[in-house]
Amino acid sequence: MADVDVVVAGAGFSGIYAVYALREAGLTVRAFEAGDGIGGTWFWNSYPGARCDVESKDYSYSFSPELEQEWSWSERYPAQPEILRYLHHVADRFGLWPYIQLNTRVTSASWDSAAGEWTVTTDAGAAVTARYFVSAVGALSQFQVPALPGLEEFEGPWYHTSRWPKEGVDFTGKRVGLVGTGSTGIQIAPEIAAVADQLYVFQRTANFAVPNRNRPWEAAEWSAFKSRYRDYRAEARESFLGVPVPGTGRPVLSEPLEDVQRLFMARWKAGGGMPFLGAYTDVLVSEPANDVVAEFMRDRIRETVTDPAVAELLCPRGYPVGAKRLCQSDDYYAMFNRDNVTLVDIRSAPIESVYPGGVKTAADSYELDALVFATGFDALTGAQLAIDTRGVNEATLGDAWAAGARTYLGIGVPAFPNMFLITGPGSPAVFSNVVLSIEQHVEWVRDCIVWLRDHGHATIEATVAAQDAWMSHVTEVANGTLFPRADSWYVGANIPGKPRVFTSYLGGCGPYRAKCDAVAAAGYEGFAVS
Ligand code: NA7
Repeated sequence: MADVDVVVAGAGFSGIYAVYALREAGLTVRAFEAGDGIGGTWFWNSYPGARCDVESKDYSYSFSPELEQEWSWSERYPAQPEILRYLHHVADRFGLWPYIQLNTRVTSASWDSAAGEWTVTTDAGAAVTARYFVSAVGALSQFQVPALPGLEEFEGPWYHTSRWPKEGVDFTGKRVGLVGTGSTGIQIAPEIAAVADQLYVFQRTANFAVPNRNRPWEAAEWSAFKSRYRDYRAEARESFLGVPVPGTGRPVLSEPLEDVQRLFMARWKAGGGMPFLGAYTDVLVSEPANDVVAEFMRDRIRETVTDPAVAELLCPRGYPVGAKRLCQSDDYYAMFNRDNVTLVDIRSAPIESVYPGGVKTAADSYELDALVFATGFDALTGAQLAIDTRGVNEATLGDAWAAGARTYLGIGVPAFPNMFLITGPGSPAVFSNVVLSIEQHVEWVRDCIVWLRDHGHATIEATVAAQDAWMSHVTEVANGTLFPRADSWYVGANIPGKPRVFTSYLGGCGPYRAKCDAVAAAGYEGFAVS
């Protein structure tokens, strides 16, 4: 007899909701969380300027109408501390703390076919057996620091944004180097520039960023919104991105250029990435259409940044806009007009080494007091593979995914019975309002476990045929878009040696939800049940 029905790895948005939903279904649950607090991404990424790029009204749980009504977000785009407060409120309100063990990293999970249960081991030394293993470890949690020669000899402190010291860092009067200009680098750079003596931004690839136009919600606006929250959520669930985005429904290339530019300007002024990319139907599938958007954005950079050479260096080229995650910032480009900010092009002159007093590139040396790495994550698979996961006959997940992640629906993997991934590769999660995607997966998994219990089944396992068909579909849809054409974390290109495969589902959240529901309604079609 297993110790518990379900072990959950992780207590971010996914793990917290999994604990709640599975317990509500009458199951015994134990969650292990590596951090010394709950929150996952929003626990670890406490760097200055950390903010969600999905609006707060969307980036919140929808499962409880009461929770929805009692919580009020202060800003259009929620900052990290407020999201963490929200998650604490959820854990308090629903009494989830007793089921979450902090400071405990899951190190291995092993399936015992004879007993029909998982043995989950942690770095706290505990081994717990469970009928089901739910992996809620997150798509962007395994951070990466570049292997720069000499880094260990650097005399100043260095930080990765995803392991920011909880007591904060004071850069006042310091010469700071920032490596990485993705969503994170673009958020933290203006915060450092505001206090540092000098900020050197080491840019390998320029990124597109649209304004947030972040602002406080007004009380009247928020209460009007709350009065139709349920309807709004219903619409969000059926939408492509998990956020209803008003689009024209027409291709860019069918419109006169002046009309297109007028619409883009209106959306630029309104702020937000999704409305921008979702304005026309062909932006993410047609290069000529994408070029129109890219040039519009480059023009905005040129009119913001006063030094033309710096502006040109900040203008992204060589990949389609949106194919690397579109960044959002109200002050990144304008920051380069400050006297204490220098943009360093490490595409043409890469960083060669770190020395005790700074960083040496192929062209120059930079004296630094501190270094900040906003260099991203081993996304989608990194955190999962950090757990030594073994299925039938000791098959390892590492071997199963050696040529790239493969799953059925982003939820199940053949040879790993009774294991469920929350927002795993093969799902649309990283192309969506991830909180809604998390809820959909958790509810699907809960319903599946309840169905197995009610039907007296012991195990469920994705079939190879269903996985192959699903991944073919995922690839076919992706190949019809521009997404595979950039060196991004979406394809694993940011991690040296990682197989280059696009494994996210781009068919849209609404259609994906319908597919998952149909699979369940057909008695879990594509899964072998025993
Ligand atoms: P990202 O988007 O992966 O960005 C990482 C940045 O770091 C990007 O500019 C990279 O340049 C740069 N990078 C990575 N490795 C190196 C090395 N070795 N040398 C120089 N520069 C490097 O991570 P973020 O944390 O910004 O955002 C992750 C997601 O979190 C984001 O998409 C949102 O969904 C939230 P590159 O482009 O690879 O040339």
